[in-house]
Amino acid sequence: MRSFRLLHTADWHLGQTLHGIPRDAEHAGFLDWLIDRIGEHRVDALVIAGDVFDGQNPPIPALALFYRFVARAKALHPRLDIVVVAGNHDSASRLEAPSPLMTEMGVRVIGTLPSSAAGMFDPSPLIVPLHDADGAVAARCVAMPYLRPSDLPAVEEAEDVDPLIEGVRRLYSQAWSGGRERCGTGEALILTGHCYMRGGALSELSERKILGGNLHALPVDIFPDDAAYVALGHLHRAQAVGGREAVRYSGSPIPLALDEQPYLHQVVLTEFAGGQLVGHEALRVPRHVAIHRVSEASPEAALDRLKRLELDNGLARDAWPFLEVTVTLPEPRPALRDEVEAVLAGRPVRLLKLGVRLTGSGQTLADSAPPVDLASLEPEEVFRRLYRRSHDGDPEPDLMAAFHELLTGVQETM
Ligand SMILES: [Mn+2]
Repeated sequence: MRSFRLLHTADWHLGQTLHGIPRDAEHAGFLDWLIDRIGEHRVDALVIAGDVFDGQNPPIPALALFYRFVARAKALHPRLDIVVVAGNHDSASRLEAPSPLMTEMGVRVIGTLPSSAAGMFDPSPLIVPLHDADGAVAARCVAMPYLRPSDLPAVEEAEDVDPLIEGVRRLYSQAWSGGRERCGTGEALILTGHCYMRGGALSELSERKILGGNLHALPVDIFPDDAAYVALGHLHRAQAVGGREAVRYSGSPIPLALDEQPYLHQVVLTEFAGGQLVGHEALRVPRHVAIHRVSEASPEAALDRLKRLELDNGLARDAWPFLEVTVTLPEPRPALRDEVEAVLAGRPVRLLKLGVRLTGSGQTLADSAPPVDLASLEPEEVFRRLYRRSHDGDPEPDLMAAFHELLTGVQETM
C-alpha cells in the first residue's frame, strides 16, 4: 500500500522581533531547511497550523519570506499540497486576501470560518483533499483556523457547560462530520486547530492565552477518537496532548522568547497508510542563532562567566548569539550595565537582556519580594494584583472571564 507523508509545522511568527532584534535571518534559515526536508522525505503535504506571521500587519521582509517560500516550495515540488490556517496573531482577512492566486497554485489558505448564504457555518470550504505521489486523494484535511469568540454559536447557559468550550465543540463536530462524509475508504481524516488545550505546557511570555485564557482551555475530547491526526498550533513547545500521540503541537521552529531556549524546536513528519497514522518523527530544526543565558548569584561571578564565554569569531553578525544575563545583588549597582558591556565589548555576541534580582533592603530574603518587570507579567496577573490591592483574595471566575473577554477584544485589534 502507498503511504502518504504530511509535514506539520506552526507558529512561525514571521516578522517577530526579540528585544528589538529582527529574526528574519533565522526564519530564512529555517525556510531553506524546510524546503530541503520536503524533498529529502518526499513529503506529500505541508500543514501550517497558524501564527504564520507575528502581527496583524506583517512587515515587508516577513511577507517576502512567506511568499518566496511558497513559490520556491511549489516550483521545486509541484505536487506538494499546502494548507495554511490563521492563528490568533494573524490577520485572518489579510492572510486570506491572496487566496485566489494561492488556490491556483495548489495552496489553500483559510483565515476565517465560512458561512452559508443563510449565515450558518458551512464546513465544506474547509475540507481540503490531499494527494499522494500518484495524484490520488490519500487524505482530507479539515482546516479549522483559530476560532474567535464571535465565531462560536450561541450556547444556552447550563450548569457544568462552559459556553465557549461547548461552542468550539459544536463547530468541530460539524466540521468533522462534513469531512467524514467526503472521506472515501482508505483516506485519512486530518484536523487542524489553533487553540490552547488543557494540560498543555505553556511558555509564559510569548504565547498569548487565547479564547478566554486558562479558564477556557479546551479538553482533548473535542477531537473525535477516529481522527487520524490533529495538527495543532499555538503552544511553542512541541508536545502530544492528553496522552494522544495523534493529537500534537508541532511547536515553533525557532525560540520566540529567551525562556524557550531549552525547547527542542522541530517540525513533525507524519506518515499514513490506509487512512491511519502509521508513524511520526520529529525533525529537529537547526539553531541559526544560539541563546546563552547566564544567571549568577553575584556580579563578580557573572562578569567572570561572561569573560569565559566561548564565542565563535567567524560568525556573520546576524548569526551572533543572543545573551541574557541575570544577576542577584544585595543592593542596586548602577554601574552594572557598563561593567557587563565592557566585558562584552568587541565580542561576537548580542546582549538582549540584563536582569537584576535584588535581595537587600534590610528585609530577610524570605519576605522581600523580587522586583517585578511589568513586561514580564501576563495581563491576567497584573489584573489579579491590582484587584488584591483593594479586595480580599482573588477575583471571582465571572470577573476574570469578563476581563478575558475584554483582553481578547483588545488583542485582536492590535
Ligand atoms: Mn498563537
